[in-house]
Amino acid sequence: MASVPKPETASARQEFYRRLDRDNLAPLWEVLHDLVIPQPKPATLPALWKYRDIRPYIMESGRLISAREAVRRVLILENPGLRGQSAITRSLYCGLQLILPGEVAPSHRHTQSALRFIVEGSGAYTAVEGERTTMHPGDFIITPAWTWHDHGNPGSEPVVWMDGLDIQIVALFDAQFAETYPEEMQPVTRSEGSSAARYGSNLAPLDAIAPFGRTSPVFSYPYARSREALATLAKNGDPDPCHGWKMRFINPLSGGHAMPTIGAFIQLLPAGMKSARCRSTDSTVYSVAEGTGKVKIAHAEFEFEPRDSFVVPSWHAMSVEAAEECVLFSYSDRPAQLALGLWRELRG
Ligand code: 1HN
Repeated sequence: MASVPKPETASARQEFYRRLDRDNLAPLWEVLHDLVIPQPKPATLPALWKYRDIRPYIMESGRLISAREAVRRVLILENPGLRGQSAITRSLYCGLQLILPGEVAPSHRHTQSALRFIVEGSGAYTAVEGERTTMHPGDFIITPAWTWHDHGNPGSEPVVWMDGLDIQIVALFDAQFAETYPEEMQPVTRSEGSSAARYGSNLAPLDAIAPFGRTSPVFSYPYARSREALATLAKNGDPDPCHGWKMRFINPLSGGHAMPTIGAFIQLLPAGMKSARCRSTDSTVYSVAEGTGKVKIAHAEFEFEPRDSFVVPSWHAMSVEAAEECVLFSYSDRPAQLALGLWRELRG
């Protein structure tokens, strides 16, 4: 901060600033200390949403508006430090979407990328560019940027999933585009499992052009397979002291993160594990797939159980005490930060 000036200097400066202001100018030296800070000081707050408490609201929304009318019937998880911004972190959006039996959420496309993590119920589908995939709890599903997508529930139970989108990243660059499909549902042009066969079976077509650009061509990562991988890892070697057994979802064509802007992860912590504190610059959103425990986020502490959601802000030390064996899904803007050379982690 600048030293305290003499009164005549101070008033001369204020008068100078008023003239600058009229010409859309501002003195850097008055704000420099807020622009360049020694470490992140996010407005984002640690928070946890107990599914037990918010499920009644989700089901109530199902009685008040149809998926068709809403286009997407979602309750946004708004970070308490960022209210009114439709944001769970400064860069990412999170919501819980409900689709009831018999409903359709109409087809559209946009430049924002979306991920789905299925929280409750089975039998709904999401369709991406002519292919449907059926949802089951724990599945991780991608809607790549600028792909036609719609959802439907031909099953018999309500289905709820977490939506993660890079809304605030795309807004930062003023690069938002969107279109509505001329019909409610896009035609199905490929059978279910087609993209998994072509790209998700340790095989790729010889002329493997990336159909979704930098986003994985595998758009559904079933929980059964991720869970089995975690179980096998846990039988072979020690857990990482910070993360347990933690894996990232990949784009098999590149080996990189499954999406260019959002990284998605799944981790297993054995029963009784008390993880070491760890912090990173990517504020991270979690959905509890299995197990109960306690998460410490800087000075905040929350108990969690399956289907709860919580958020860890940038550079907040996080640790977990797993009362039972826990499986946590998470997502963050890590690939974007890595691409820009910004990502940092500090263990311990
Ligand atoms: C969207 O298209 C979906 O397709 C979900 O399910 C949530 C939030 C903001 C903007 C677009 C979906 C969304 C969204």
